[in-house]
Amino acid sequence: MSSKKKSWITWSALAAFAVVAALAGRCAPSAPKAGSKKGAPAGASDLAVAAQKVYVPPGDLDEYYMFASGGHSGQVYVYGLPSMRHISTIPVYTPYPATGYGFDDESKAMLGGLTWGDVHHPSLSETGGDYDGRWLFVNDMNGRVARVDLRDFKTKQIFGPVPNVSGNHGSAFVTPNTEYSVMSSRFSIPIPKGTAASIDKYATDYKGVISAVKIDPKSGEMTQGFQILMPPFDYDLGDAGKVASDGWIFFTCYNSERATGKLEVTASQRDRDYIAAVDWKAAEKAIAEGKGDMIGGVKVLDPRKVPGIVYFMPCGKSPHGVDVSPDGKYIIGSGKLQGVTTAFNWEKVQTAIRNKDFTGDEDGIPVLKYESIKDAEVPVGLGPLHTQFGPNGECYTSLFVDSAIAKWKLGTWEVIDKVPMSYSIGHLTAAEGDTVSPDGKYLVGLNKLSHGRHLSVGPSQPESSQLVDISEEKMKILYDAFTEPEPHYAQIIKADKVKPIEVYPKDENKNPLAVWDVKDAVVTRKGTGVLAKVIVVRSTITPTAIEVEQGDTVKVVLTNIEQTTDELHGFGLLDYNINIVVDPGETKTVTFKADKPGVFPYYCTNFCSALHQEMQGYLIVKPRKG
Ligand code: RUQ
Ligand code: CUA
Repeated sequence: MSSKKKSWITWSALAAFAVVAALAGRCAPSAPKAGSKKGAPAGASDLAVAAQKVYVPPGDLDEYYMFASGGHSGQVYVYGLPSMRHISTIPVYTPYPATGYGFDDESKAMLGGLTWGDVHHPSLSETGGDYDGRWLFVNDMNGRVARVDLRDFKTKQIFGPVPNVSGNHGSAFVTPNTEYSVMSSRFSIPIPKGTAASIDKYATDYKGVISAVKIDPKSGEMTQGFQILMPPFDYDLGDAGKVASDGWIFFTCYNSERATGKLEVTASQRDRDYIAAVDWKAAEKAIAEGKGDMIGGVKVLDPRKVPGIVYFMPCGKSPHGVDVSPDGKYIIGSGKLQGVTTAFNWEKVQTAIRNKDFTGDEDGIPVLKYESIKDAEVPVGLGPLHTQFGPNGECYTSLFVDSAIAKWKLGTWEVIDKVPMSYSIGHLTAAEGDTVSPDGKYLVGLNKLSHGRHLSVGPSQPESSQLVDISEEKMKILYDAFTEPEPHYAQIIKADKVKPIEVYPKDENKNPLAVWDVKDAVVTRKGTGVLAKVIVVRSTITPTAIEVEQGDTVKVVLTNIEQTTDELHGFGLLDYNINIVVDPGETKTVTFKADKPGVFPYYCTNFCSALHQEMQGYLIVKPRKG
């Protein structure tokens, strides 16, 4: 190769690099680099420092749990931080053979015939605005909210589909004492659901709905709360007020144009859309006073008839996230194509409400004056989506267009630092970041793309998460982790707040069909119904043969009588599409029609002992007698 050609290649490569660097962010990359750095231990490179910060030696435990949405996988992924190790997958809206979820009668009933859901926003239960480690709520676009019990990391309830709510994206944000988990319509429709109206009636006949799901403070059980009728905008995200703004909840919405068709054009006409400020305590009171109308089986409040429950705060057009500062005094939101994010001052919002400082209304909902309620427009960079908080007024805003995180300060509004993300960050989450007292320390960027930062796995590339050290003035990327599609939001909780059990205590098992002595593991028949009470314990499935007649309805009740940690057993029934997994002390039921004649082996699917392979039996389906 001639030296002339070589230098041309070098120059073009440099130029390409410059373009990429310019696209990636306006600041110098602060990913770890080999080589010495001020402040690092003598002789240690940035890489070594980063490696040490994330290294959790074998046998040691992580400091935090991170619960990440699994998007349209319908699951929740559990990570340890700072190692970023994927520890566990909690199936919520999708069957998961690994844990037998969606195969037994109980979880199948919970899924209710829907075998996928699009999970977006995990929301840890709170007491006094602090994560209490009891439950995790997660939404699904099908108008549902699920509760995962953090005592056993299992989905215990799926509430919904809730009437009138369509495309439940702005969810499952909980209020500071887990009084409510909220929902909102991303796709306004005519209500009640099931009503049809042509699309040219969109502006008048289609409705948005904000729905509050009531949570029992003792059991976590969800029931229908109230709903509020909203103009046909697209409600996107929410956050509950806290401390100063406790009793309120905020939702962003785009398409205040009430447009249809190509929204990327039609819904970008106006300069501003809104953040809806909802006084949920006032709404609760109005419902108690009988002010709701029954629509689709739910009590719905109409702000035209019940003034004072909702106000619109104007915001840059097409906003995405809205985030309330730890003290509840600031509400952060912005247009997602802007170069600034707006800090709204809660005190000013309240004053404007008191003084009726309105510029108009939308279907009876007063619109506050932007200039009266904003404190600052912070020049964070292009494409601000979401903001998380540190312990001392630090804010971290994700920038989709810039593909970076900006760090800035509440009060001074000064942008302090920027770190590029690889690539195209969506959400971000800080340690204890949604509480009244964030920890600082760690931040995770949840990126939409990962191209090329991992071994190639073909066209379907994993999503990426990047761990960022926020313990110092400058942010530093420590680690890249990858996952299946698709993380939207995640929350990070101190590990010692979560107290999971190791086995289900025998005396808590109240299932009337559970048996604990192998002599009780029997098969009985009533007409064409067969009941098999089965015990699984190392290393036998008792009974070892179950005889039925073709066409029988067979109900198998499996009890794992182990009280030893990690001694799970499975019940895989070949050709019948059944795989049940039972944890120590747990009972699960599966009911099926024995419609295929023949002999079908069943076996333990979880490796449990040296004689695991012997843990097997046969279902014998004989022709019907007579
Ligand atoms: S979204 S990238 Cu579904 Cu929460 Cu913001
Ligand atoms: Cu029980 Cu393998």
